[in-house]
Amino acid sequence: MFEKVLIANRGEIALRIQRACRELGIKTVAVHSTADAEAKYVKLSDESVCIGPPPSNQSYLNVPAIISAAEVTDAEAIHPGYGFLSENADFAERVEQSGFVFIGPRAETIRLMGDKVSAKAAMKQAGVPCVPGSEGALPEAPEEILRIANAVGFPVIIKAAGGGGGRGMRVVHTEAALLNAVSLTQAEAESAFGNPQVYLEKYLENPRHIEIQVLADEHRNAIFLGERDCSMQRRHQKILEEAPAPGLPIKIRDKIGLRCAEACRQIGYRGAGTFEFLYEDGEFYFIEMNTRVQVEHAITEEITGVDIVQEQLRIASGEKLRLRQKDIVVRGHAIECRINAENAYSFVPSPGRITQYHTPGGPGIRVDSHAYHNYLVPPHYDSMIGKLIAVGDSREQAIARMKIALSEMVVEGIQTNIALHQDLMNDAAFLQGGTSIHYLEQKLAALKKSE
Ligand code: MV4
Repeated sequence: MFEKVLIANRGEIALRIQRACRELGIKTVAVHSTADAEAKYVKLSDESVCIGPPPSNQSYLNVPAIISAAEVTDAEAIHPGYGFLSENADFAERVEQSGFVFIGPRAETIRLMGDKVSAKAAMKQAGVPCVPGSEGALPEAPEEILRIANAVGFPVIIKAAGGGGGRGMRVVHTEAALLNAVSLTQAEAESAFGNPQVYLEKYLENPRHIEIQVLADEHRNAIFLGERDCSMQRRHQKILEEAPAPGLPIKIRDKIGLRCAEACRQIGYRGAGTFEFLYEDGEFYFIEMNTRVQVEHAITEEITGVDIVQEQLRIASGEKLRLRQKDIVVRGHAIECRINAENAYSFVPSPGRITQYHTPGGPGIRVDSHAYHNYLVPPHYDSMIGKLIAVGDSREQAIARMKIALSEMVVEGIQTNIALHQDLMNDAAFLQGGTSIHYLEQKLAALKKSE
């Protein structure tokens, strides 16, 4: 196992990774911007290095500064967390070329999955069900594009190969609108991602967003850790996630999960990863793969008892997975509420000083947060200040515990979205379970109308 790991991230995930390292007896190096000099995870780490001014592109995205920090502190490996450089293949390559271990997949795997056209082709090849659509990138010839779209059937969606996470896509309802939409999406893709390639899919009107967590070692062992339902989102920002997905038959889950694990073996995947699917009418359709640890990994940890971040560290150090698929037993139900420093209904960010801070506790409650009394939430980064996770034997118990936890949570001095979560915990459709990716935006639109 490593002796020292550098954590190339900030906030709650920096603290989460630090805790995993500590439990494995690994020393940690925190890197931070000047805005995060007073942060809790910086003070708690064995060493820390300031890597630049507040803007991310001069600090948490500053590759030479991060590599220098690893050099001067003699760290052996770099954990990228999520966001920032976590899915940057060039960074992974630079880390390895500088003689450090990148805690994640090989750079070529990150590159493969970063290009959504090659990712989909690889998954199709590996037997993962995909959304019907163009085979690879769309050709130039307009009559070919029209032929493909008509074969798939309208509505269709045009997506940029370089996009993902909701960037660079356009829904097209009619043949008349198709070619113009393709041109527009290509032009946007060229300027945003430097890659004009686009592909076409059948547009699924009302799916759920369900993802499969996998772990794979470099010895071609791979397992899946159940699924998460991440449908409760607004503008591609997840608000609340839960595991397992309400109402998803275990047979269907196991079938898709085993396929994902098999795909990992086939492509030689290494590390933790997530297969994102749209789920509609009992069918799974692959859309993207994330090659990092995700914000919502904690709910999977709570229902499987597997420490995903520790497993990332073990895999990166070359160990074989100690867990077999038969060892993975899903127990109970977990829900995560993302606590953001923002207005609960306008979603306007609300950075500033936290003047009162109390976290909930009791059975089945986990709080993953870097915040504390008097913490200054900087305005430069993502507004998430922590995650409230409730686990219970049943979904009903997890919800009951989450309601109590939300009522106990005190954050003053800034605005938070706690009230929105409280609203959701009493929402009839949420309580029923299985809402689609459009549910929250529709609910918010209805609330606005009734104002
Ligand atoms: C889709 C889709 C419907 N049909 N693809 C958005 C983010 C990116 N990961 C893929 N996205 C979508 N792809 C087809 N063929 C609807 C979405 C989508 C979505 C997906 C997951 C979570 C939230 C979403 C919100 C709007 C649209």
